[in-house]
Amino acid sequence: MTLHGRDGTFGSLSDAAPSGQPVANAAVPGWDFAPGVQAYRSAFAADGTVLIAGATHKTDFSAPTADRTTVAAYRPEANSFTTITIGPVGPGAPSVADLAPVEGGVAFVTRPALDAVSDRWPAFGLLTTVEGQWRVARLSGDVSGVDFNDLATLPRSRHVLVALAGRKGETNGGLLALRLSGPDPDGRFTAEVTDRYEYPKVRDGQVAVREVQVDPTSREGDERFAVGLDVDRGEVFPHQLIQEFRYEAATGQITPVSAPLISGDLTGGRKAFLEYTSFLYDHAGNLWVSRSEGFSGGALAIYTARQGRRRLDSGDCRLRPGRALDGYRAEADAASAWGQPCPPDYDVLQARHLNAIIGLAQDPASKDIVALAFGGRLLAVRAVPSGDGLEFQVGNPVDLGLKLLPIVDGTAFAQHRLGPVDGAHRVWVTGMHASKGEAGKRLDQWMYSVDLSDLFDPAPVVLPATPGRSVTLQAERTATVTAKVRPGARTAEHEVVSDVTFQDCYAAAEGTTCGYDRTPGDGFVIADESRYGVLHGAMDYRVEVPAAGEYRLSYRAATFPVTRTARIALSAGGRGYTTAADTGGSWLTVRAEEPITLPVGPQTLRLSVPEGGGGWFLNSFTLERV
Ligand SMILES: [Ca+2]
Ligand SMILES: [Ca+2]
Ligand SMILES: [Ca+2]
Repeated sequence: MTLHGRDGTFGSLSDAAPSGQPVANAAVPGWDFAPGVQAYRSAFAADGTVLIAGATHKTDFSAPTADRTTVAAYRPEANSFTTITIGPVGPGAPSVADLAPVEGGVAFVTRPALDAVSDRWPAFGLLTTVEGQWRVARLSGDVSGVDFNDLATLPRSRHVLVALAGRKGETNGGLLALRLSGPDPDGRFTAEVTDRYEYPKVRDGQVAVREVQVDPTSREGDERFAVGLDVDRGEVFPHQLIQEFRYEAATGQITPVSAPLISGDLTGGRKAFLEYTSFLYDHAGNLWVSRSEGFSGGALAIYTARQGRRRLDSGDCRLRPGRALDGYRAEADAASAWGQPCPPDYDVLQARHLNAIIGLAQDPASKDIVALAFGGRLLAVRAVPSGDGLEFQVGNPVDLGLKLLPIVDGTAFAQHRLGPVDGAHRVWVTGMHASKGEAGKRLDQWMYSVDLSDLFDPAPVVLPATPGRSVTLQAERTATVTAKVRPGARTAEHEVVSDVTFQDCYAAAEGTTCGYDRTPGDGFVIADESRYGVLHGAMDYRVEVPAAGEYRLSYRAATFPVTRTARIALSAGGRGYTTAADTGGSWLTVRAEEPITLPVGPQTLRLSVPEGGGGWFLNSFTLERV
C-alpha cells in the first residue's frame, strides 16, 4: 500500500498498515488542496492521470465551505500534481460531485450547496488535455441542474447518465441521459439531453438517486444500468434500494425494467429490512449489492448473469405492467418498507462482520471485486465461474489506518471514497479530511493505492536473524483465502462462507480491548462465522527465515470467560507446538512454553485448532529471535 500526499503529512502510517500490509509513502511535490476543499471521488483519465474531485467540507451539500471548484490531476508515474479550476473564484462555489471517463476526456458534474447561488459555474462539463495541460473544454448545449449527484458512461453508445438527487422538500430525484459529441475543429464539444426520468411520489418519503452503475455486458440498443435510491424518511439513515433500467440510444429513452428492490432480509431486531447500499455490475454482468443497517454491514449479495439470463427484469424482481411504483411493498414481522424483495443467488457472509460497504470496484485485469467499508476498511472477493455457478475466495481485509494520520480529533472529520483499480492491481482510495465547524479551512488530503494481489497471496514476512529482535504477524494477513459455498439460510440461494472469518478490532474500552496492542491502529482479528471465535480449521502464514534458529512465540488472543480449553496449535519446520490460550474474557498476550525451531529459507507456519481447543479470537502473533 502506498500513501500519496504532501510531504510530512503521513503521521505514523509509514511502515505497515494495522492489518499488516507494508506501507510506502509517496511525497508529491506541489500536492495541495485549496482552503475549504477536500478530496472526494476519483477517476482515471485515458493517459493514467488520477483525477480527484474537489468537494466542499460538507459532502451533504448543506453549506459551501470553499471559494473555488477544483479537480486535482495526479500523475502517479511522474509523481506530479496540478489543480484544474472550474469557473470563477468566489463565494458559493459548488462541489465537483463526480467524474467519469468519456470520449475525448473526463466528464464532471458539480453540485452547489442548498443555500448557494451558483449559476456562475457549469453544472456539467468536460476536462481535456491540450499539449499535456488539463483544462475545461468549451461546451455548447444547455445542461443545467442543482442536484447532480453521480455520473456514469454507458458502455455501447457512450451516452452519459447523470443521477439526480432532487431538491430537499421540493422535487424527487431522477436521471438525465446526455449525448456528447465533439470536439469540432475549434475544440468545442456539444452536450444534448436525450431523456429525463423523474421518480414519482412514494408515501415513504422523498426519493433521491444517489448512484448510477452501468452493466458493461449491455447490448447495443438495450443498455442496462442500475440506480441506488435514498428515501428520506426523516430519520438519520435513509431507506435504500436499487432499481434496474434500460436505455435505448437510438430513441434516447430511459425505461425502468425492475421493481424498486431490496433483498427482503430482516435486521437482527426483525423490525426493519436491511438496506441495499452500494452496487456494481462486474465484467460478466453479475450484479453485486451490499446490505447495511446504519453503519453496520450485512452480507454482500450477488445476482448472477448465467448464460445471458438476467435476474432483475424477470420473476419476482421485475416491474409489473400497470402497477404504480409506490405499489411495491415489503412486509414481514414488524417490518414494512417500500420495495420488492428480490432474493439474490449468493451472499458473501464475510461482509456481515465489517462496517457497511460504501463503494465497490473491479480490478480490470484479475476481475477481483474490492469493497470499501465505513471507517476505511477494504475487503476483496474473487468469484470464478464453476459449472453452472461461481466459486469464491475472500482476500485479506485492509485497515487503511485512518487514525494514524494527522487528523485533529473533535474539529475534523475524515473518511474515504473508493476510486478505480488500475492495470497493476492497485485500487485507488481517497483519504478525505474535513473541518466540522469552520469554512475555508486548509486541511491535508491523501490518496491511497493498495495492491489487491497481495490480499489473495500475501508476500512472506521476513523474520529477524538478530537475537532479541521480533516481528509481529497480523492474524488477518493469512495465505488461507479459500471459501465454501453452501445452501443459503436466509433469502439468498447460496451462502459463501470463508474458511477464515475476519472481524474489526477496535480500541473501545481503554486498555482492555483488541486495539490496545503494540501495533498502531486497529486492524482485524480472525474469528469464525459463528461469532464464537475460531472453532476449527487451519490458516497459513508465509515467512522467510534468514538463518536457521529458534524463536519465542506469543499470541495476542482472547477467549470468552466460559471458555476453559482453548488451545492454538502451530506447525512449522516439521514439528507441532500447542499453546493453552484461555484469557478469561480479556485481550492478553499468551506465550508458548518452548521456543520454535525454524530452518533457513521460505517456510509456511500453520495455525490450527487442536481437537476440542476452539473458541479463540486471534489479533496477531509474534516471533522473537532467541
Ligand atoms: Ca459514478
Ligand atoms: Ca493497535
Ligand atoms: Ca490484527
